[in-house]
Amino acid sequence: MTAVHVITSDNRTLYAEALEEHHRIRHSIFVGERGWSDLFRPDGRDVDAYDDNNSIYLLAIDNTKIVGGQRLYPTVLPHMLSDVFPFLVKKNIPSCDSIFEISRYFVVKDRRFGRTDCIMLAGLLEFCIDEEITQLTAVVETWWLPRWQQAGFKVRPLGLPVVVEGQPSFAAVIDISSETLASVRRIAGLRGPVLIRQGLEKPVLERVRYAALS
Ligand code: A1S
Repeated sequence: MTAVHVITSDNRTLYAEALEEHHRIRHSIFVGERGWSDLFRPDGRDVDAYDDNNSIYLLAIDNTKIVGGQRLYPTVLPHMLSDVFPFLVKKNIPSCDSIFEISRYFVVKDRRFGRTDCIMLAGLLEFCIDEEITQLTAVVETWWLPRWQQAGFKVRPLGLPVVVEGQPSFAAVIDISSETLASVRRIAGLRGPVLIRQGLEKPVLERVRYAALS
């Protein structure tokens, strides 16, 4: 059974091997498959400026196999949208302690038939609702819009699409709601929670928020 594990700097030691593997999978997917050559590193690990103690990883793990991943980062700190893609935002970049940026979303190739993706989305929504994260921002290619809409997400573009790395891309803000969680659970046939917080007190974000603001 696939579950979505929450990994922060507080329980990272429990997941040292899984995190290492996830960096390698990210490299093979984003550099190898997607061709994002700026991310190439000779050590075969995708690690960028936002892989630090403030990042939160939600890894989908089936037994011990990593089948998907996603990363959240506080928007009260400099983040990808503010540092690299501010030109995608027409007015203000949404930024407060209840808004996080999502990036590096992937499902491994042999699990790309819908269910793992839905489990990842359900885990993401469960985490955000538990932690009182109200919105997510993201920089995505335009094909994400119909995907999100089909899953029941409320999404608002922050500006017009621009071609980035050869693909029309835009910045978006996504509302988090229990209605969307119910929709994703319905689509995936999930009856209950998929999130696992091993070695973490609930909520986990107090420390991240404190670190971000200090
Ligand atoms: C940033 C994103 C986050 C911050 C949110 O019939 P198909 O195959 O055409 O159906 C596809 C397409 O409609 C669409 N799709 C997927 N990849 C696409 C691409 N590169 N260009 C255009 N359309 C694309 O989704 C349908 C289903 O895709 P899938 O791969 O068969 O299955 P699944 O399980 O829904 O997985 C989707 C994802 C995107 C997770 C998976 O393809 C993946 O991990 N891709 C590599 C990583 C990636 O590109 N991540 C997004 C950028 S991060």
